[in-house]
Amino acid sequence: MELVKELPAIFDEFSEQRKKSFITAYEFKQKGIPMVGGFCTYLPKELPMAMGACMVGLCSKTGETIPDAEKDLPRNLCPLIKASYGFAKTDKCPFFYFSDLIVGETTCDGKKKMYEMLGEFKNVHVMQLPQTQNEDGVELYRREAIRFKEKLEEQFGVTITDDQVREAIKTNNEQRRAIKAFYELQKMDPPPMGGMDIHKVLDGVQFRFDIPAATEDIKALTEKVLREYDPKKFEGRKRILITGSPIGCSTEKVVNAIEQNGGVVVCYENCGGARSVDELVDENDPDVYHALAKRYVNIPCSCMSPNPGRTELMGRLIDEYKIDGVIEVVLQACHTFNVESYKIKNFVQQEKHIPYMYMETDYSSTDAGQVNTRVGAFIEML
Ligand code: BJ8
Repeated sequence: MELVKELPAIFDEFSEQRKKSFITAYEFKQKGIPMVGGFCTYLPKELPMAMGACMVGLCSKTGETIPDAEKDLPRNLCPLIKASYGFAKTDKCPFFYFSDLIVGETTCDGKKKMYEMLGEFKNVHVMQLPQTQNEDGVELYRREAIRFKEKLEEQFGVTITDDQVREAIKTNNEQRRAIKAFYELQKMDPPPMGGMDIHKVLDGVQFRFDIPAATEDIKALTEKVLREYDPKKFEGRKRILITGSPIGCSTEKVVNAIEQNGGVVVCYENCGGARSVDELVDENDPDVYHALAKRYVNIPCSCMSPNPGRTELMGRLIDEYKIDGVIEVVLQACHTFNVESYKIKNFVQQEKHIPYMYMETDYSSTDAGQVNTRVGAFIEML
């Protein structure tokens, strides 16, 4: 990636990465490099990487194939689940087509049941995840990580050694540190970037298969943003934290509404942001599977019960990023985040004493006007 370009062009280049990576994925397939597709932040990507496989994200972020999915799935299901199933069914996403193995995980009920259906026409392995973050949960995750490793070994005829896993842990930790350092630039007041700039980079980097090269690009981009910092660009804007479900293509709709109405998104507490990279895997734990289990089980997703880590993380982010207001965006029919929003609202308003707004949306743009009006009114009263 050419970092001599202007910053907006570099941000766009990251966001175009997904499309570009279709060609890279094809080239990898031609060379016989295995491809493993996954959906969730709980998936230990270090394991496919340890055997030299290419790991791709299959969470579908546009609504294009939802009508096809609705022929098999209920209409009142989360759009992320419908879109993911739709892309697999229609083979419209090259990553589904190229994936030698698709890995699901038992997080929310809708996804669990969708994987059963997906397994009827794709090669699917499902990790049975714990629902609690205690020692039993860690032990279950550890066993499931080993079962996943054994599935990879069996399917691809390889042996995955602990040293290979350790190496993959280090490589991924290095990238997590770089991503964190990048988005932590938003702690500056005023922040150097807009919410879509951060989103383009965080989303695009997931489609860079050469992890060390992508990490170096992020580090260079961080330095460039710092060098070219213009405090006037977002001066006087209200600092907003977005939390809730992963919102895919709705990000633009929501971020634009915020930034056209006097706000600026400085932080994402969701799986496109802090939730997925906040913690590192312990590189010194002699048991690599225990190290993976400890880190992954701790991810504060609403599918965990209870889920105390989410308010702990959010409290820290609210303080560090000097947040003026929290906007929780929940995808339609995402019951876990929907129910948990009660706790989040109380935490934000009563413990952190800042305004909170809840909105439900889907992958369509039909509610863009309504989102804009509600967000405008919220920011005005901050
Ligand atoms: S770790 S947030 S990526 S489960 S599919 S829960 S939106 S109803 S995606 Fe997720 Fe892993 Fe958690 Fe992150 Fe709701 Fe839809 Fe379920 Fe969803």
